Amino acid sequence: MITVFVTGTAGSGKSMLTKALYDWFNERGQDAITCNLDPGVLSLPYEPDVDIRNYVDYAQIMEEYSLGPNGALILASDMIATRLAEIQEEIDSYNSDYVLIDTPGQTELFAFRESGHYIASEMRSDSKILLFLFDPKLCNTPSNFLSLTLLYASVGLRLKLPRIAVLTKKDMAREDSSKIIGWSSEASSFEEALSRSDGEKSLLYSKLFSILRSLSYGVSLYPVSSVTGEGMVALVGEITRIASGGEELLD
Ligand SMILES: Nc1nc2c(ncn2[C@@H]2O[C@H](COP(=O)(O)OP(=O)(O)O)[C@@H](O)[C@H]2O)c(=O)[nH]1
Ligand SMILES: [Mg+2]
Repeated sequence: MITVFVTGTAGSGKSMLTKALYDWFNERGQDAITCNLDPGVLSLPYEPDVDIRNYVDYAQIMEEYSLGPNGALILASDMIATRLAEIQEEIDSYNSDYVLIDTPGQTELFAFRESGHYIASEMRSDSKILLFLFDPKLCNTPSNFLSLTLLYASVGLRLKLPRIAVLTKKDMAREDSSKIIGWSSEASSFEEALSRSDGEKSLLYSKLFSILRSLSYGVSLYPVSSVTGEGMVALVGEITRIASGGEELLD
């Protein structure tokens, strides 16, 4: 069993990619299931096989604890950890090759709280892989790309799983996608764009970027479209390569 945690900023395409991966595997005769870990989500582009909303009632938490939407989301996300044994049992009952885990809209609820770390480290699986999604709209300038890469590095440091950086929505951001892929794969292209746009900050940014690269963050970015299926072959290839032991955990 290979478990894939799909993380990224709100709106980066986690739920859509979860669905796209699910369809991709099932269309090719491989078993995959989806698991929604977002207690507050109202609608999803797929029908989750395992759904945290059956375990944790977000609306009831708001009422019972007199909390606003954010406080209730935090408490609900923490409560997920207390139900892990049951969730695990439900996941295991499918005996599936791939378990695709869609994480809460606000990435910090999963990545930066102890409960998320607990779930990522304690969930049983032969292999666990972290996907972090880069939304092209949030990283189409050199400094924004750097700040999202820093977030990716923080999430990687918190969750301590082998990881893949994914650039989403290729179909709707073709020019931005190729520019961003250029920055991620060639340091000189990033430095050049930086020197054109960020004036006196460029030395700091360039140093930060080179540190991140040396720690293997932001080097290979997999561009995909969950709508057209572009890039899925390469992404799934990387997932299976890592799962078969092709990648050591680098931190
Ligand atoms: N065109 C296009 N839109 C996408 C793609 N992935 C996500 N979206 C859209 O981006 C928005 C946010 O996607 P969603 O999967 O809900 O993001 P999440 O908050 O990270 O789960 C939705 O309107 C999606 O339809 C993609 O590959 N192509
Ligand atoms: Mg979502």
